[in-house]
Amino acid sequence: MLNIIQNPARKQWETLLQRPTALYSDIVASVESILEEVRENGDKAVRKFNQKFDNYGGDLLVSEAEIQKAVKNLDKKLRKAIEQAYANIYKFHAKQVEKPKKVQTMQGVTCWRKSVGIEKVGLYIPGGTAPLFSTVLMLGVPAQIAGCKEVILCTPARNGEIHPAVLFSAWKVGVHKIFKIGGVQAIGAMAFGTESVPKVYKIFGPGNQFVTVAKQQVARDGVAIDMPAGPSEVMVWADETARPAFVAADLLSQAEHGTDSQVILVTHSLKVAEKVRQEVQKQLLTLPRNEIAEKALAQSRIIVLEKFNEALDLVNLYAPEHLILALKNAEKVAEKIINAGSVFLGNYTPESAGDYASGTNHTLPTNGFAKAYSGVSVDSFVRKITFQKITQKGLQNIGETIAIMAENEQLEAHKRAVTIRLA
Ligand code: HSO
Ligand code: ZN
Repeated sequence: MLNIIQNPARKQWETLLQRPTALYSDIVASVESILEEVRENGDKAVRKFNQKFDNYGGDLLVSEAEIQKAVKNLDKKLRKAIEQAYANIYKFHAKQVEKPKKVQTMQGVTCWRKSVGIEKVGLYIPGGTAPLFSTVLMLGVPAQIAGCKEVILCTPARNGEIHPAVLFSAWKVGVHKIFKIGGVQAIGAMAFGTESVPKVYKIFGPGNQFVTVAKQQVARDGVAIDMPAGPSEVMVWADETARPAFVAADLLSQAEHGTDSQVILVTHSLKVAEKVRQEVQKQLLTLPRNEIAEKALAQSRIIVLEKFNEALDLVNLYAPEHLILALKNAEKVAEKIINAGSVFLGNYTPESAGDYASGTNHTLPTNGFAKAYSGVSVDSFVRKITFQKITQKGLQNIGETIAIMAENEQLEAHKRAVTIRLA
């Protein structure tokens, strides 16, 4: 159960905030051997591993008829919900598109930068205990907005079945091809290409430890990946204006993701800490996934820090994937947050809103990577190409600067490329 730690000294913080570490080293060899087989034998190897892990040895490409059937038969309420989420996510992400701005740095010297969608991208959607069709939206919408020419999606099909909401969402975001391929073989197929699966330039999406290691391996071969992945986490910072039942619900919503999830409550008040802990206990009893949540709670904690600035430092040190500010002056405090994936302000902003439907992306940096990485956005699906045009007059203006710099780097040919034009 959730431990309460009171006023820990700064030198204890790092240890207190340690994430549950997965041991990847023992699975590297088996991941590598699957990847090698897929690289060598393409579809044949993919089918073999599909059969082995998902009990499915059939066609890899999902047919148009199968997609249309899912679109037609999807529960009406769920369809409406997905459409609402899609609209909000689209609206938020569409504003991330940057138009090229021409900048004249000197007279006759014009530079600009243009975003160009990555031509071929691959999305991986895990099967497992929860069918993450929301992730199809979170990856597919920015890909669609970025104008990626070929967007493919791989997802495991246990016994040949894919959840209809995954198919519907993929159709909605305009995925070009959907494949019934799971796990390491999916990552390999998208990284190397097979007879049926096109090779892509960048792979996105969450997955278990095997998928995570597979993505790291193919990244070494030059395929880009979205970000280093780790178990999901939430930190809630609460004061006495927070509602203990709400805070507990938020902590549990993250804890139910996986046994390796981590949830942390920070508060200045021992009373708040105790109330939240009680609520967590109570709500846990009626949760269908309470076994998973309970394991996650075992590596989670409540930290009481009386001084505001200490709490702030601790939050920024942890760099949570999700941060909920259940604080009276949440907006003011939010301005002081420098390390976090996504921040949720006030008592009526559950993390679930961002997980599904408010508009922000839920693919976020975990494991402290929020110190240096951003979550997925339209930017993740584009490259930014720079352009410049210099007129003859412009080169006269800037030529001397270039020539002197080149001379001092002892790169004579660089200097001549300018002087030959000015002569
Ligand atoms: N909290 C997860 C995203 C998710 N939640 C998907 C529900 N479905 C990681 O940010
Ligand atoms: Zn979630």
